[in-house]
Amino acid sequence: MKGLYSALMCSFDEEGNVHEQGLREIVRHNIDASKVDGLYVNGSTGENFLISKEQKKQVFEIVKDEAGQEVKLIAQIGALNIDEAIELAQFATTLGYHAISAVTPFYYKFDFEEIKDYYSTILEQVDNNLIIYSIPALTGVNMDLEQFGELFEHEKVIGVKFTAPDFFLLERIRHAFPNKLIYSGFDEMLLSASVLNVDGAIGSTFNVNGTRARQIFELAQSGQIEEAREIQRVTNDFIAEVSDNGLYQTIKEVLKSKGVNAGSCRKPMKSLTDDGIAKARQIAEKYL
Ligand code: MN9
Repeated sequence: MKGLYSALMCSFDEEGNVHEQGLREIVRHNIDASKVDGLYVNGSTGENFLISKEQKKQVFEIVKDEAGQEVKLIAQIGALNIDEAIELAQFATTLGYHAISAVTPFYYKFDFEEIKDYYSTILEQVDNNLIIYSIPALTGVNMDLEQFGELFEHEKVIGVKFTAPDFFLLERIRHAFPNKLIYSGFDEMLLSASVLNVDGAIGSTFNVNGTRARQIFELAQSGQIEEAREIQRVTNDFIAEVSDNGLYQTIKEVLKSKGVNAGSCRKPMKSLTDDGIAKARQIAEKYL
């Protein structure tokens, strides 16, 4: 399960329906051009929190059908409605997803006991392993080393997608849990996380910038830090321009410039203006 995973984008039509052919093309582009080791499906980048349970199932099915056994598949099933989370986890497991992942429950400021109970309740009913999805900036849920340790005590909790700039905590977790999988979640911090010996990374920009991510990861692993730093710098120039223009919208437009029908984003995400589209095309030409 180690390696680089795209936080998979999803293609939607103008009405907000899943665009099946577009989604298949995004999967193909990730496997054939970005050459990632796996796909992280229905995460933040897949606009998971903006779509219905039925749409989530549709996405799991289409991606599995297109990817087959070519790459590893992780299903993000976290939802505030725990019954939905369990149903999605069972659904993805039956389809053959290699692991499930669930974002820490958010919005109601749950205490740690409640968070722990959320994960154990899901795992009681699902025959699969789970990767915690920790993204404090979006969820407001901050866990410390001890709390990660308590979650890791469950044998089916095999790792964490660590999307936070706290490198002190990341180093402590790495040191304390050498056998758990740690995936770096911020693409702009991939080199720093790789130096701390993470097992892999999951990122939105890998949908289009996967080969640079691989260079950073592999150069860091072989101790070629200066070379890795240069590629991280170019990557960060790219990420800065993409973020400035609208992260997901711009990645979709970049995909379109490669002939991939990446569709639109779901409301309330806005569409790019004509200037934004032109800027996205410039970014694609400059970096990819
Ligand atoms: O899953 C992504 N997180 C979100 C990871 O989109 C919330 C990252 O890949 C970021 O999009 C990326 C840009 O900040 O690092």
